[in-house]
Amino acid sequence: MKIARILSVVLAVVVVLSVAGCAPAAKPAAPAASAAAFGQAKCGPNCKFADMTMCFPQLGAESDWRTADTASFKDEAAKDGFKLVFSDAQQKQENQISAVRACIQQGVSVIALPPVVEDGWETVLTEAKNAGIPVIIVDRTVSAPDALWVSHIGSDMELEGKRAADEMNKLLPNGGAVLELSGTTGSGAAVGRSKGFKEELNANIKILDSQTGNFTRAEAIPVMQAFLQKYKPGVDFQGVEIQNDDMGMGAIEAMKAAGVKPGDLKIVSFDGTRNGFQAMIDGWFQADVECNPLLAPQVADMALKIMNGQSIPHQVLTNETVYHPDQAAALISTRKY
Ligand code: GYE
Repeated sequence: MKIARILSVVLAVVVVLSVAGCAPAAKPAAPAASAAAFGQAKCGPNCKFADMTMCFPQLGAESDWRTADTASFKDEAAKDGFKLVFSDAQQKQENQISAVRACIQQGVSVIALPPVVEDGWETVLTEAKNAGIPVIIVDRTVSAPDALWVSHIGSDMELEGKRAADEMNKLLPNGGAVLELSGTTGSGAAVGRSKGFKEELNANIKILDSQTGNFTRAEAIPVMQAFLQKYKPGVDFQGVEIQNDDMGMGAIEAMKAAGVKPGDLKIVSFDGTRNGFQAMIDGWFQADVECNPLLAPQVADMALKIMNGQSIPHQVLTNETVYHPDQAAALISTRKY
């Protein structure tokens, strides 16, 4: 009896100590998460793709990047044999929130959410958590507490912004002024890229102005037109940072109409789409910072692990690079988007 009591005290101390020792570390060494905190899948621990219904409330169809991302999810579902509940929110957060709620109602296995903007997700993420449905944040980030989502798979947008600034620093070694054509206001992609770009830009390069083109070709045209009316290219500014290739296409259209020639301005864009590569071949872009939209294989694998109660990392960042005009002709035919 006595020995048993001593043993149980020792055991309790060991448990307390080991729990304390395993306390989740502060960011960035985020804790591994599992479905345990979100309720267990009914098929676990041997769930198959055939048991999975993945909700993918896509944020829109604003760019070639987005089209490739959507195709990645549809193709992966067909290949693996899981059910995909797809919707297109047309860049409106309220539509995405309604889509998430419909998926909760439906009792999907997992939600892969590409949030159009960072803020305003607490309520619906709490609803998903209370319903025991794990949420993987895909592509852009959310500002909601880490405990409301299992993992984030996507790009390091701030690093991309820094890479763009490194390019601009090399392109304007004697300094100057640049304009920024930014993405959707409040989106993780635009916020991160702008932050990284600003931080890394040499002190002798000024950001003259920054306006959003909402990541679309159509909305970038009037923004670039207004820039060109307000500031004289080559005199008031020497470069433009454009936060995706689609807006770059719109900007080129506006520049052509205003008589700007390829190479007159130093342009750094983002995504690395086929159109971006063509713009490098044509002399319009001097660099294209890669952003990979083909995220579905990783998301599907992670979703299955979550369903099976396996632990997964709290964040998975995509490996990316920067492309230059001298590589563009050789690589353009290999581009998948
Ligand atoms: O750069 C842009 C798209 O969130 C990383 O969204 C994504 C961005 C991408 O519309 O083309």
